Amino acid sequence: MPRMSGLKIYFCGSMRAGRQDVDLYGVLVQKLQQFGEVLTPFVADKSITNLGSEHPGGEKGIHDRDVELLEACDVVVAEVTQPSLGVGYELGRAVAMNKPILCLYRPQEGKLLSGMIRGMDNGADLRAVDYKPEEVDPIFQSFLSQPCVKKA
Ligand code: 6IA
Repeated sequence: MPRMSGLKIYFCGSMRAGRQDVDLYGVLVQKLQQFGEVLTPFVADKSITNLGSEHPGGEKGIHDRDVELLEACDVVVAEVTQPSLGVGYELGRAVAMNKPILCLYRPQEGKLLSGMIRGMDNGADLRAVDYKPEEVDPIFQSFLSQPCVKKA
């Protein structure tokens, strides 16, 4: 797979909303690192639990640093299966910043993805796609190689 050096990727995943998918976040972050730099590797850090995600700068430190990283990124990739207020907030801010966004959702019986995330999909630079983890490589390949995503 060709490495697109210099692409800054902001990866979002649930932290305080529940860490049940942290292993999957690790797999996704590792794959994304083949395309560029993941600015948020802490999302996939297994040692950070939902109740143990303190930051020396407090909650404001978390918020302000993440918004700075969001501003610095070229693209946002979010695993949205486990609903998270923080991820939803990041996605709203990222849309307002005109960042290209790829949301990944694993369909589950008895559950539906938020209409605000599903309805964000415009078929181009804002996508919300159903996927299976074993099928994610071509999804990354096709989304991250679009002209709107490539680093300016
Ligand atoms: O509402 P949630 O906590 O589930 O929100 C998760 C999202 O918010 C993730 O995509 C992160 O980017 C961001 N986030 C939440 N908590 C933190 C955090 N805690 N640090 C950075 N981003 C966070 C401090 C961890 C520290 C020990 C490195």
